Amino acid sequence: MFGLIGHLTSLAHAQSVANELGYPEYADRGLDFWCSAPPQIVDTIKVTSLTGETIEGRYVESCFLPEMLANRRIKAATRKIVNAMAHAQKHGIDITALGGFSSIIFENFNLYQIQQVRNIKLEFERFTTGNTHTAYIICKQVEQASRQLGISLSNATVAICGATGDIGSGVCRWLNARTDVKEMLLIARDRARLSALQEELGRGQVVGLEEALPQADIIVWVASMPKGVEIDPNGLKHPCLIVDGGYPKNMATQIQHPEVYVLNGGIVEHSLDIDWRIMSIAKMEVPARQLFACFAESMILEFEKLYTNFSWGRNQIGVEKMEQIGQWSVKHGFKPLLVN
Ligand code: NDP
Ligand code: OCD
Repeated sequence: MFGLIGHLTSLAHAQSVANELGYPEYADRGLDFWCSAPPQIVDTIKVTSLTGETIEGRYVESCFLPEMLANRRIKAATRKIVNAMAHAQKHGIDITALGGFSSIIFENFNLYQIQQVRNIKLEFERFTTGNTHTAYIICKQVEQASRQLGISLSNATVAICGATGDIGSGVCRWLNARTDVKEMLLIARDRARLSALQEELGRGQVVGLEEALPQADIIVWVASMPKGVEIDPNGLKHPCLIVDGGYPKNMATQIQHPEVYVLNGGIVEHSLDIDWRIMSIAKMEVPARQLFACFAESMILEFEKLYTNFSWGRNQIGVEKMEQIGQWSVKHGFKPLLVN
C-alpha cells in the first residue's frame, strides 16, 4: 500500500475545506487548534497502471499549515510531520511520499533525530520525498512546453528560482547535462550555496530575482516560500514560459498576459481516472487525473514494488535517477502537464 502525506496551503484554505470533507469541528478554528490537531487519514485511493495493475493507497493529512512557519510555531510544525509519518506507518503503509513542506521541514529541522514517536519507531526507508520524480517532471515540462511555444532551448535563458534547493538543484543538473539550454540564471538567498552549485555545474550566473526576470525566456519557480510573490508580467520577456512548481504556489497572483504562459509545475496527468477526492480540494483542473509528481512517485514505487526511500536527503538528485523514475512514470501512465 502507498501513502501520501500532505497539507493545505493556508489557514483560510483549511477552514474552507474542512466542512466539505466531513470535519465541521475544524471549520471555524484558528491556528492554535490546527497546531494541536492530530493527523488524519482522509482518503482511500485506487490507481490503475497502464500495465493493468491496480494498487491502493491512503492520503494522510498532517494538519500542518504554512502559517506555522511564518508565526514561528516550529515545534508544532515538526510534530505535525513526525506524527503524520508515525500514523502512516501504524496503518501499514509501505511507501509514503512527504508532500510539499513535509520533506522540507523534515530536512531543515533534522527530524532524523526524532525516530521514536510514542510506541512507533519510524522506519525512514518507508518514506520518500518524491523530489526525484518532481524534478524530472519539471524538466520535461520545460523541454516540452517550450517546444509548444516555439521557444528554442539553445537560444533560451532559463532562470531557476530556488536553484540550490533539492528540486532546483536536480533541475539545474538535468538542464546542464541533458539539454543545450543557452544560459542558466541561479537564484536563491544563500550566496555560499549558490557558489557551490555554480562550481558543481561549471556554469550559470548567480543573479538577484529583479535582475533575472526581465532576461528570462523560461522561469522555473521551485522556492520553498510559505507565501507567493507578486510579479509584473509587463516586465518579463514576451513570450515567457513560467513553470511554477511551488506548493503553495510561488506566484501570488494569476497572471493575465497573452504572451506569458504559466504552467502548474511538478504536476502529472494520469492516463486513467483515479478514484479519490483530494485533488479537487487541491484545485486541480481535472481532479480525477491530475496530481502532484511527488505523490505519483510513491505510486510508481508501489507499482514497482520498490519499498525504499528512492528520494532522500538533500541536493543529491542526479540525472540517472531522474531518468530511471521517468521511465517508470511513462510505463505506468503518468505524463507531464503541458500548456492547453
Ligand atoms: P528546498 O527547501 O530544498 O529548497 C528551496 C529553495 O528555495 C532553496 O534554493 C532556497 O534557498 C530557496 N528559497 C527559499 N526561500 C526563497 C526566497 N524567498 N527567495 C528565493 N529563494 C528562496 O525545497 P524543495 O526543493 O524540496 O521544494 C521546493 C518547492 O517545491 C516547495 O514549494 C515545495 O512545496 C514544492 N514541491 C512541489 C512538489 C510537486 O509535486 N509539485 C513536490 C515537492 C515539493 P535559500 O534558502 O538560500 O534562499
Ligand atoms: C506538493 O508539494 C504536494 C503537496 C500536496 C498537498 C496535497 C493537498 C491535498 C489536499 C487534500 C487535503 C484535505 C484535508 C482536509 C483536512 C480536514 C481536517 C482533518
